[in-house]
Amino acid sequence: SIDANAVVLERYNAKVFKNRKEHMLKVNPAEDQIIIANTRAIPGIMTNRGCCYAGCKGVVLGPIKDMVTITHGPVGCGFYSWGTRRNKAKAEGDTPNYIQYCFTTDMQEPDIVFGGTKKLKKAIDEIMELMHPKTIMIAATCPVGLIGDDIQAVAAEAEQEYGIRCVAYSCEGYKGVSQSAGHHIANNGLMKRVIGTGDYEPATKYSINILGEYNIGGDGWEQERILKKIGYEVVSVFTGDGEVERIASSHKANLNLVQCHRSINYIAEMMKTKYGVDWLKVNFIGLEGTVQSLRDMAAYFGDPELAQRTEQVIAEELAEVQDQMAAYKARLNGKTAALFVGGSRSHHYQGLLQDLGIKTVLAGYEFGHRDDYEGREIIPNIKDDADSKNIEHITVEKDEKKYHAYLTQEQYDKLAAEIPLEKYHGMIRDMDEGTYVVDDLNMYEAEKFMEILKPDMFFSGIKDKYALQKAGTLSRQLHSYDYSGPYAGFKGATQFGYDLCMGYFTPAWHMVTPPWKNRATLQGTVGE
Ligand code: CFM
Ligand code: HCA
Repeated sequence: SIDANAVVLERYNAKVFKNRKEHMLKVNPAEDQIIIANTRAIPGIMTNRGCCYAGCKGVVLGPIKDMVTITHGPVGCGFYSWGTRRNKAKAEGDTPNYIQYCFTTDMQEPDIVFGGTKKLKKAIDEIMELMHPKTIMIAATCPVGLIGDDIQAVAAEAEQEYGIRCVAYSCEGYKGVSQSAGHHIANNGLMKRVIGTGDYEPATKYSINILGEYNIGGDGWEQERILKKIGYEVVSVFTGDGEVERIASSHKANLNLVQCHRSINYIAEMMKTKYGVDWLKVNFIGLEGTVQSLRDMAAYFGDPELAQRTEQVIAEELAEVQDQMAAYKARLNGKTAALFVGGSRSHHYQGLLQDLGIKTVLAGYEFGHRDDYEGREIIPNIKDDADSKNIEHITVEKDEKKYHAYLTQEQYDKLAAEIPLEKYHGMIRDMDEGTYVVDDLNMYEAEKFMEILKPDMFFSGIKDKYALQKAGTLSRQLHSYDYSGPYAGFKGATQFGYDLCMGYFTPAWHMVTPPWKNRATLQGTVGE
């Protein structure tokens, strides 16, 4: 059989070839395969990656509704991150909801030349006067780091003056090599300044936090619906429809669920060390993933009644969706898919596709790390490079007063052999022999792989979706869900199946002939 990677690499010059080759592999379960990830993209290559500020402000802090986050920088960064990621949040009770606002200092040339801290201070004064939030976060953009604005000092001053919580994040866009650096910086800030400061008391011992769930398309709501039906109490969500006041009390929960490993594993690890809260890797995308995650949770809490209730809810929910899923599967069975999303989703969605009979032939992450591909066991083998050393690594210690372990060591050891406690086995292990894994896929490679592998559908984002569709392949955005959703849990799975059938079987595919199919694209006269 052909090696699609080799064909794609053919077009590169020697230097680019050498670099990109290490980011690709053809899955072979008989080998211990290594993939290079989380390194700089090649200048000039059309990568899909975003920046550190996007990862901190847009992804991790963005969905928290009861605080104000100021983008300190020129207006573009604040404007671009104003609602482009689907941070859905409900207005409920007395909890303030600032999600729909865009706060930015709108730095101008004089601020770049003479410093922007005065303007930042003024922005805080205005926000306090108009909205009086209990928490303000400040997210730095590139010029702030370049000119050296002391945003930490401004935050400290605001705390003094207004008696609020004010946390500044030095998440300048150029830090690190992608959004991933911003996740880490946001995790550090939440750990240092928010988690552990609240006094909300969970009402039951089945108290959990959902980490790495951002409620895109309402995914978090579907998960909460199922969990509440079983009898769990969701103390906090990091950070979809999230509340900073709840995140502050998250250390009181008995278990952390980790949905998106990439963006939040730092907090999961630190909460275990500092507060004794265990974490469990879950995947609520796909029926099989959802069922397994619920069973793992029940095993963790070890209560026969809870386990029974879990099975009852699983049976009820499956009964409700099975006919619909079977109908979609009958239509989609045997189709193939390529997936290229930022991190976790390229892995998680393979299970849901499998539920519908669709086989994944190519998958990759924009900015996942080697552990997201190969599994956490390889973390000790990852060498820190200059870019990752540039991001603050914090260490935490056991908090003697707040530390609480739900399991005895003996129980933990026994369970750890059965369920993914503090474990993530990565994406590659779930992929079939002969399928392809490509890190930081670029536009040229996407088009080339499409030509060679001819997947029936290509899941990706806004930057490449239309190029892929114009080439005749259905492309669904797995970031924004093309404004549909939820796709998580039981009900989400049927929504996903419905959307795929709609997309794949739309008559539009037969009605259009792309122009390059019947005439050369380089025809015509210039300057007519
Ligand atoms: Fe995690 Fe995410 Fe993702 Fe991500 Fe993102 Fe996102 Fe994503 Mo877009 S946190 S890694 S930084 S699951 S915003 S909700 S869709 S790239 S695959
Ligand atoms: C981001 C956000 C993003 C972008 C989506 C896309 C999202 O990385 O800054 O490129 O289609 O999910 O909104 O990942």
